[in-house]
Amino acid sequence: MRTSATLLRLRNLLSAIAIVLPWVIICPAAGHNQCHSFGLVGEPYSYCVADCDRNGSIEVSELVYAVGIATLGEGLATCGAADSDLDGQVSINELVQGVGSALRGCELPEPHLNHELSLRVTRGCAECNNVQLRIATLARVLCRDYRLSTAVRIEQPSIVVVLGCVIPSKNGCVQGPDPHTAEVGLDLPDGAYNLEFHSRTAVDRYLLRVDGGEPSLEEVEASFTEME
Ligand SMILES: [Ca+2]
Ligand SMILES: [Ca+2]
Repeated sequence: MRTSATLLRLRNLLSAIAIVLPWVIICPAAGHNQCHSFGLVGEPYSYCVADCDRNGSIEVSELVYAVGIATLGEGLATCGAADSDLDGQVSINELVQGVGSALRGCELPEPHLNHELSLRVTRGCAECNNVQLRIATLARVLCRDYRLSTAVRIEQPSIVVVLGCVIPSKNGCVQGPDPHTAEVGLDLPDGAYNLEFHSRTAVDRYLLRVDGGEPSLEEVEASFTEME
């Protein structure tokens, strides 16, 4: 029984690869995820791209969903992990990254960021994620619209947020001063979660409570983060 289930999963995965493979041929490989020395400005994490429920593995249905977003241009609100470069679209390169993650598995990356951050959790939209987590640098920058790259893994009751590089906006100069920000949508059943933020030098811990109303954070151990 287990063998047949594995074969079925392999067959489905191959079908998804067949959808994406023509794009793989013409698409360059994803860049390395190294931050430059100054300001940690670099490339976004390509961690577990298309892992819609952020559980650290990619199901065929998640790949198919990502292909649907790329094709139809909608549905990103329920699968933010499909947009690794945070430009609001799912590109062919990101689909290739998703297939690569499905084949190779997902290892959490090393944290790069080492900034002081503020945290805010709010209720998400009714049709998609019920928890919206906003991470922002305390420092503000003139004439910038930068984003923070994150890698998120949910292994109930723990949620790990690894902090990556600062990603320059493709929109050019916008009004400032602005903090660098990351918006993470989470679809969580009611309960209490151990929420960890991993920076280059420390790990901060919070208790996140979700009960159908407004989610809440309680500090457990924090050195570089604070609640808004
Ligand atoms: Ca998944
Ligand atoms: Ca994208």
